[in-house]
Amino acid sequence: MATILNDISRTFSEYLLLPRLTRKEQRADKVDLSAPLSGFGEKAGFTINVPVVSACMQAVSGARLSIALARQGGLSFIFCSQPIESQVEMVRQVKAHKAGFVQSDSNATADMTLEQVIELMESTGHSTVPVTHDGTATGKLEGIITDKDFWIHEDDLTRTVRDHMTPIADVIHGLDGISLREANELLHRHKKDCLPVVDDKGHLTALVFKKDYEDHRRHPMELLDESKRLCVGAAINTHDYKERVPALIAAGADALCFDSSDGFTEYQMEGIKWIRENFGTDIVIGGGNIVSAEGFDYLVEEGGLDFIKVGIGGGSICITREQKGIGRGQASALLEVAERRDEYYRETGRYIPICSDGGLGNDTQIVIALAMGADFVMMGRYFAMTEESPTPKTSINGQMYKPYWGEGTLRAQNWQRYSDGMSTRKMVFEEGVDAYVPMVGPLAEVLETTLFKLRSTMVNIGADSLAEFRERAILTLVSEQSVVEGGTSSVFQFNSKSEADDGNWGRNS
Ligand code: MZP
Repeated sequence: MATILNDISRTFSEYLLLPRLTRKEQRADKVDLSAPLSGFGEKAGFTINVPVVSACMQAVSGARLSIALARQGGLSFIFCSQPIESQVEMVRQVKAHKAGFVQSDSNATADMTLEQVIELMESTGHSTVPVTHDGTATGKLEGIITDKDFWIHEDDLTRTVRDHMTPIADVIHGLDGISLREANELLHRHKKDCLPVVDDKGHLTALVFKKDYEDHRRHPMELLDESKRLCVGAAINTHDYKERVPALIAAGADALCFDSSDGFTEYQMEGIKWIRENFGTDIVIGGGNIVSAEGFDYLVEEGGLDFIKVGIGGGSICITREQKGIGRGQASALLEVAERRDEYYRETGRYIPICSDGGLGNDTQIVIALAMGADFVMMGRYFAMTEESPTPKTSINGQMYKPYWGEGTLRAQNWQRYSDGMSTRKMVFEEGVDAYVPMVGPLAEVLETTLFKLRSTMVNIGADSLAEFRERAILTLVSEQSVVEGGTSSVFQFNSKSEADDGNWGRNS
């Protein structure tokens, strides 16, 4: 018969941390949040500056979000559920990013109608739209149209952009090679909000915005490679890695990560071995997902992974547990794998960072995951809710939302149909759902709050680094009644906070 574990599948909200001695010299802003992405003991590891990475998902990790997260010290894994060429292009965009110079993601042609441009402005949230000969971000620049160039209720919206735009002859612009300081001087001198930059053939290469001026100052936590370019990760799968991996490495991806709901497979092992044989140990490879020590031993010992993701079925859009009956409470999975990771380190001197992936519903759960032994966390919903996620914002009943869907949905898997012209591997059932999440604002602001809470808890535990935090953490299981006790009781709150800033990032849990 089957083996029945004595352990109950537990989750983060069932635990609380006990405070330990806080020393007088400790300060939240001095706490070190850096985390390893690849092991130490064998080679100098790859380190991220804050312990968060974004999920390998279409609705999460596009180029814009990857740039925003790397500027805050974290890392994105650009999704692989897309053709190799478009994933490579996203990696290139992040590597080519120059602070203050952004590639335009709302572009029009002169023949478009005002109606179409308004639709574009609404879906992207941008009020300045470059007009290029082919409507791309790198086409020949013909002019600029902004929401000040027409009146929605007065002008004929069937007229073309050409009739309303500022033509290139009148557009103040910079030439490729211009420094950020010079670009800002031009904006200032000409009282402009946006400066297009073009190459010697008049093709658009970047935009510089006045509103980003403050943001241009270097971010102290920025995650940069040796050439001072932003770092970016890329997701891979077990089907086309022989073509995808070389292309991603050539484009400059700093780390790779297998994206699979169940990584305890011979397919993943073959993939890891192939990458190691062909690219050596310099490239960081993450794998998973697993939920047991057995899965850890298989992928780490035999495969030689750098980091491993833990979690099956806990994701906010995931229905794997309902559909297939596999998975494990995220806290139980993490505790077992972390224990094995520590044991393995003592046995071999090889440290394998672990990533708690999915199901983090609020800031407290991030804190608990890191205290329990995760080196860093991977999140989807958290980032899907930010301004920089790749999906259009949508107004529903007066509140702004963004679409968010799982990689196990038909919607996500449909890309194959278009990429190779063949039918996708037949999807008999879905393991994810297609949903909406409330918008919470710019990534930098949301993450700053989350990380401040983490720093503050680490001070309560007397920890100056995440490794010390794990060492010193003492956790207790909570009863249902103590959860009630932990909330407010018998008081009226007249100014209750909005859903989006309640620390649950918009979800009542
Ligand atoms: P969350 O942060 O939204 O709770 O969870 C994100 C994680 O859910 C991803 O990193 C991935 O491991 C997992 N995921 C993505 N798609 C699905 C699905 O369609 C899924 N079932 O479970």
